Amino acid sequence: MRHFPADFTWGAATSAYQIEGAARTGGRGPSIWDTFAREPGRVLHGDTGDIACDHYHRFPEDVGLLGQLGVTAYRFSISWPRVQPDGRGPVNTEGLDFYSSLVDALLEYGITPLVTLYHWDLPVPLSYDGGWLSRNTAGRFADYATACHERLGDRVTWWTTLNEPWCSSFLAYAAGRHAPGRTNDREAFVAAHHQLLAHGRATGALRDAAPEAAVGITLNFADVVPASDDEADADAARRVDAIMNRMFLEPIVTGEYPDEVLDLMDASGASDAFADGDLHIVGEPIDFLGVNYYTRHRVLGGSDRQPGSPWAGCDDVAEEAPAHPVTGMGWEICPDGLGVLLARLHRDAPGLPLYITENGAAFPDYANPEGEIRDPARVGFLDAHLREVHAAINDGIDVRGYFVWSLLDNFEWAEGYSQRFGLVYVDYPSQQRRPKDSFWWYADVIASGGLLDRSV
Ligand code: IFM
Repeated sequence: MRHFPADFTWGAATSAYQIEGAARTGGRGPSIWDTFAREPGRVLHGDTGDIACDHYHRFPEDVGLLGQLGVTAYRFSISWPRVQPDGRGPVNTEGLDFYSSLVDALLEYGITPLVTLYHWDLPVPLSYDGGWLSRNTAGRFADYATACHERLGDRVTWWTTLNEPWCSSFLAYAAGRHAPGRTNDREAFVAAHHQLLAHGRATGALRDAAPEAAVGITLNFADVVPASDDEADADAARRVDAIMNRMFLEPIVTGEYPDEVLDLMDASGASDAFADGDLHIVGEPIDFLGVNYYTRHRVLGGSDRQPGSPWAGCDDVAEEAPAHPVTGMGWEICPDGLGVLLARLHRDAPGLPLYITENGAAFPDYANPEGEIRDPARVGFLDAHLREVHAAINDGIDVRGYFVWSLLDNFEWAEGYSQRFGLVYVDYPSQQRRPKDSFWWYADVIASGGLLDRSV
């Protein structure tokens, strides 16, 4: 048996737009994902988050599932437009009531809430002022964080500011694949800088309001490797690694952007977005780092950038087709990349406790005639990644917890409902929830505190 430390945090994660639905209920305002999803061709099949998993109405059942699973923590996000429909000014009490009830329900099961303040659903009124292209959005975000703390801070002491700012800047502003669907490299760097600023301002605001709270950020990292030994590929991998992995971590940990990032920002004309003192704010100390890991990228230099590529400033870089096996998203399954990443973070972010805030896989699950959802590929995926976490802990790396993405099948952004990441299968028309085999497997792992030597 491979035992994890007794105080290891076992969790599952979701986000507001992906599960809540109730898009026009309880005073919630529109988010940029509501409008983006309505633009023709943006989301597969024209799916939207209007109903999603109807978690807004069914949260007691979903918290019951978390209780059955036996997790010790649950990571969810707060919808900014549910709390502040205009993105500024008065709060919508009914919106905060919802999160307050959710927190109470979790605590009744002894489940610790880990709250993400921003998982990509910016209030539409802020987009009229430029959205993340406006510095003002960073200040608005700190006000919103303060409002969330004022209502929930008596019970929530664990916060992450942003989820995966790389996605909400590079996928959203360079690749055009996420809201607001822009394809402008300069804007991607500006949006990223303003999101980092928002993180720093919100961290400072939460610190002032709750010195005892644990505040961090969730970043997505990928294992970026050159497709060959060729020097052009190695150079391409260095630049992609800089914007995927280093651009967000280093200013937070060291208060500086890496030179490779500064060069790419300069070349794209984004440097004028900086003001003196910005990096000091971004570098506000955090208490832990949330790590999301899914796959690796093999990159080729000396190639034409592919349409929809998020790699701003890297016009001579393409991605090699993934090696097999892949998940339903077409992402290469590469568990050892997680081990490599954890060792790297241990080196580059010394002293910062690490939590895997997302790891998981989509596969084409279905209910068989007996009503069971057999998902051995997901069990294999989770098992292999957890083994990497276990090995990292044994090597002295301070990994304190692991959250599966996701508790429920849900709205997978531009892929709509076509990709199922859940431990729980959601039959969308009936909203019936059915635990998959992986749910029971994970429940066993949690109950036994570790992995069987040959659990797959
Ligand atoms: O569904 C997303 C989530 O919103 C952010 N991290 C990656 C997941 C899978 O793509």
